[in-house]
Amino acid sequence: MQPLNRRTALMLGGAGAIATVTGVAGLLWGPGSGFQSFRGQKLSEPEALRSADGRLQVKLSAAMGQVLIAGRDATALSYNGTLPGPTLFLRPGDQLNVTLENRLMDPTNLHVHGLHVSPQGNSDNVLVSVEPGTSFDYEYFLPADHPPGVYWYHPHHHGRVADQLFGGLYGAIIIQDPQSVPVTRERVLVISDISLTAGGSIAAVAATEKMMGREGALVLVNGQLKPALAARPAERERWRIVNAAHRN
Ligand SMILES: [Cu+2]
Repeated sequence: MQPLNRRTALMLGGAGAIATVTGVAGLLWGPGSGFQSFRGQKLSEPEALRSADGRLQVKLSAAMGQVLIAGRDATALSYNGTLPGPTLFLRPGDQLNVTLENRLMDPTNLHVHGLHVSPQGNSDNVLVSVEPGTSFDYEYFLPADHPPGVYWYHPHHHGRVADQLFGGLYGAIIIQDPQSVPVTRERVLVISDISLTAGGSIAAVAATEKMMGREGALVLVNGQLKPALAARPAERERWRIVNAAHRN
């Protein structure tokens, strides 16, 4: 095994410079609040859950709690305690079963963004409301000719989408190619933004931001700030990029 050539290490930037923000909640986590030391850490990827024999059964537990963001313990929303939630790897023709457990204080639900599946019943039905303390069993049937590609999941409960999405509830869905592209490795990169108070909780949102669209002070890749990744010369990578930085 050759050693990694550090000069080929790539720095992954966010969607631009991270602004220092003086928000409604006072001091926010930003470049000046002790974050420098957490930049450039080795890229981590969300847990991978893969279908087998045409089926994937997962449990997603939505909760407010301690979660690692930008290398520090923060208090935010997450699926299964990580930000982003696990990546679901599927193939065309698969059956996906998701038990969504709601451990939040508010109703929620689940939307599988972009998947070509039924919008009714216990499939991708955004009218489903999963009340706090209850769970719901979703069932999705992917057609045999489902387009391969990058999709994602997040809550779609009317009136609560922005708060729950911005708070940390999202994850990637990859529909794999029947004939895959030859690469050295694939990576899943989920880009998102979030604003946290100095104490590490989700910052309050001003009414204007709610109307005009909010933009987080921290731009994250897989929950990290400018993570570093390295590749050897002549290696070929395929990056699966989800933009979960909704402006809503
Ligand atoms: Cu969506």
